[in-house]
Amino acid sequence: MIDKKAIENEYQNAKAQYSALGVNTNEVLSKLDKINISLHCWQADDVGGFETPDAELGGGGIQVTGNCQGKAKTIGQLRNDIEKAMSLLPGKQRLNLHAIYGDFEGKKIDRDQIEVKHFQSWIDWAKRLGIGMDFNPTCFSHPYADDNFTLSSKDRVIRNFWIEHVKRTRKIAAEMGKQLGTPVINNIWIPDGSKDTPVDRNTHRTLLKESLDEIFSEEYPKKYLKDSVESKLFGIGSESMVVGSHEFYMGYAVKNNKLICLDSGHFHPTEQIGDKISSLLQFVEELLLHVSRGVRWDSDHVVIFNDEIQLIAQEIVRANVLDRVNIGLDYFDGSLNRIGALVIGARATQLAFLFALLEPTKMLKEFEESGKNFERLAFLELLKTKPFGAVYDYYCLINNVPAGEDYIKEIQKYEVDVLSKRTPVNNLSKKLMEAD
Ligand code: RNT
Ligand code: ZN
Repeated sequence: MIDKKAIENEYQNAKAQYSALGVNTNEVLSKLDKINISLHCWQADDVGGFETPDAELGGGGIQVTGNCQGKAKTIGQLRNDIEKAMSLLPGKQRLNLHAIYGDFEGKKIDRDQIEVKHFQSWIDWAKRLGIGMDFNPTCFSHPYADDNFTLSSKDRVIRNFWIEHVKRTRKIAAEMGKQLGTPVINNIWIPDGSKDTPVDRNTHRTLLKESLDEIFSEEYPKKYLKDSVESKLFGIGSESMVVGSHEFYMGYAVKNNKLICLDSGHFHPTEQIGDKISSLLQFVEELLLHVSRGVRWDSDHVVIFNDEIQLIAQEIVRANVLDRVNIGLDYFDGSLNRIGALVIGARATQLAFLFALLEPTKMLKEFEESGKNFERLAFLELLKTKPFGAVYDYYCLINNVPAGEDYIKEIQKYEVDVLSKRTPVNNLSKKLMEAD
């Protein structure tokens, strides 16, 4: 156990160091406390959901690898896992739910049939925890998504099916927001695209625009529901063309006043979404971020405290737009303790915001405006070795959550006590079961 007194002493030392730069750490912590990260439920079960007992992510250009024990297979397990993760995070979070995670009670409810009642137990759960929620239509892992076109499909039956699904998610999300007293962001991401060079990109994009227009034709109060659209550069099986490209959704969102969702794994590897924030906010009211970590061709690794997340947080803090940028996580890795992965990513994101809030931005701006480029760079470098970790530990301490490495032990204990006792279902044992 890390000693409480030691954390307090380290904090006093850090406080003095930041104060010498004109930064008040107490004020910083109260700002940090207002940042509610939306935790993505799908890291806990590899984007499986509860439509069938052993539902698995299928297609859509996204993939989970890894067979770590203890994947959540029931709503009860998933809720326990998320609550465990939240108990290891200082501050308040939100829960980001996909439509396939409804409380279907073992019944086969197709996507064009979902209703508020299938999500009422989630709303009640969120009420009990005093947290907000976010929502997403699930336009993948379904036979109607098998040919990789949903809202932009040339097949009217398929298109209408997905239009109905997304309309229903908006209705459900609006009701969630109403009951919870905080707006729910309903984020639309579709897998539509093609593996090889298509001849007709245009019709798919026209169809997608038409589908979205129809979906959004129903208005809901902004205090309940906020609509957001998420672009992508490419996915597995949509390498040559993605219908919902960045340009497509940027145009759509600006014209129709929707939120733009920027997923940090959905751009060219050297492109940083941090740079896009102050551009897009000139033209839309709010953004949603899917904080992720791209590695080569894959966009969904566990978020770590790297340059990319630092730039995202710095840009938001420096532009003073914390109230216009909604922060959610989006990755899925089944190769390590899934709840541990959720906590690592959430903590890394909080740390990045803390780091950004601890910056003496005013002073750096003055250097910049007076051409003191050496001083600007020198201080930016110095800040990297200031004791921001001690401030984070103290933030954990005052929130009664484990500080420093203590959370690792908690995850290890949870693995032994809970996760290891769940029946393992992996691809191999499933195949063997099917063969029986
Ligand atoms: C996929 C998108 C999308 C999904 C989730 C599960 O590339 O990032 O946000 O990850 O909806
Ligand atoms: Zn995403």
